[in-house]
Amino acid sequence: PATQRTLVLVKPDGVRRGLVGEVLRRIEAKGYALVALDLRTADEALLAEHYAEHAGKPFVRPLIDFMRSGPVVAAVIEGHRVIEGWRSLAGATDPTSAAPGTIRGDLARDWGQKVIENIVHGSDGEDAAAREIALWFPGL
Ligand code: YYY
Ligand code: MG
Repeated sequence: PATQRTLVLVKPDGVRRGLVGEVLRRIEAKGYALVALDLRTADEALLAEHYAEHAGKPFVRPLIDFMRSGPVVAAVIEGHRVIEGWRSLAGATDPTSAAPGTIRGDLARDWGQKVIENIVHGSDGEDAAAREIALWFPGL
């Protein structure tokens, strides 16, 4: 298969907690290549597009508010099967059940809030990866 690219976000909780280096360390240790990297605070329009698949779900408002609450680190990484591989490194959405050894399993927990804070984002398939990379890094 062709080399893939996927979008990585270190969410505001990860940046606030000083976990940017830890996340990038795991990506580099795994062997994926960084092709773009940027610290920014996302706005409402970008996040509404980014989470368009979740429009109308009860958690989308708190999710967007959380994602706007501070800077995120956005990155594009590359490698064979990197979409699946990065989701595997990230772990399951719910940090309580995410496997130990994963970013979410090792470094996140449930705080009983309206939105799950789970440190990282990864595109969930080829179509999403292409859409999200174009959204966060137009022209890449
Ligand atoms: O792709 P992934 O991030 O693992 O989960 P999604 O189902 O795409 O949801 C996006 C984001 O929304 C998730 O990382 C946490 C949050 N969320 C939530 O707060 N409550 C839910 N019931 C589902 C998702
Ligand atoms: Mg998702």
